[in-house]
Amino acid sequence: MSELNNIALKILEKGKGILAADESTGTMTKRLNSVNVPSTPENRLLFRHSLFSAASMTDCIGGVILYDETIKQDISKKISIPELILKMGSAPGIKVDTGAKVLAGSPDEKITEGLDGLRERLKEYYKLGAKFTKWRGVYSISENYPSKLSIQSNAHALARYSALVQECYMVPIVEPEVLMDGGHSAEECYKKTSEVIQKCFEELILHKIDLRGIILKPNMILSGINSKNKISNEEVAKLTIKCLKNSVPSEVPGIAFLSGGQSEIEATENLNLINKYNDTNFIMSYSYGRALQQSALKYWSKDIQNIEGTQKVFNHRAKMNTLAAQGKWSKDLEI
Ligand code: 5MM
Repeated sequence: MSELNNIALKILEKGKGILAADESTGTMTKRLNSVNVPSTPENRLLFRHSLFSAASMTDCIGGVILYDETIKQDISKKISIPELILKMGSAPGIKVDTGAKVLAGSPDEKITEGLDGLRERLKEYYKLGAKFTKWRGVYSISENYPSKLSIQSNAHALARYSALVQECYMVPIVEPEVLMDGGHSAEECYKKTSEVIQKCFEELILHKIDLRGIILKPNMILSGINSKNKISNEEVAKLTIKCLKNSVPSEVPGIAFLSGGQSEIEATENLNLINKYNDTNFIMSYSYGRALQQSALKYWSKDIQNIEGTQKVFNHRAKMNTLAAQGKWSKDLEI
């Protein structure tokens, strides 16, 4: 078994999932402003430090995706953030894309940038302790979108990124996110997501990626946020599995979903049903940002020194999702 495969399997072992704490400073500022906390480097660190030292880091969180600012922060003279995460029994990871920019040739769409100088940045992150990385391509659905140009160019970038990451002994998380925004149907989401994922694997294979050493981070198959025809959670789970079964090569060890704007409970419930119906060999777990942090952030903002209380809220969410990643969650476990 390859070393990269071992890392991927360890991150997702026993129902463990990934905490996506890689909000760029702009996004984190929006999150903190929404709960009336000033966005300073100290406050960003205080909140994240409280999550990264919570008990669920040992039992539920197999990996944490960090942002450049955080991976370089220390919690004391002797311990850096990646060291703390390792000490808790989890793996530090890093977002390495530099964001989604306007796609020349199709200005209503986005292309993710960050390939220039990536090989050198990866070496630095590896030295800081990163075991895995993340790159997110974004696609929106409307009548003519995502275009072939956006599907092709984002897949190409994800593949070039993955090749550089594996060359540097880390596991790339490949995140093609088909956004929930819009009034499209779940069938439309199914069709476009399948097209996007299939193109990603076509490019990953062309770029000679070891598929046993990646983690796929896709969206679930959902109807658009403004759609009048919502489908049931059972249908979400079944369509999501069908899409992945038809589009993801069997060598891929694990799939860790993004929450994409679902509520915390919805993201947990859908993951639970996916695991109940999962008839594939893929591990199906979570790599949630908002759906793991929302309640904890709200609680913390009332008294930012109340670390214990904040950790309790976070531990609960992490535990619920780890149960869901094993198909063992039920609504009555929620408090
Ligand atoms: C944590 O948010 C990440 C995006 O941050 P920026 O937009 O600030 O760069 C994002 O990539 C995240 O990792 C995934 O979208 C999953 O997060 P959600 O909240 O959708 O689970």
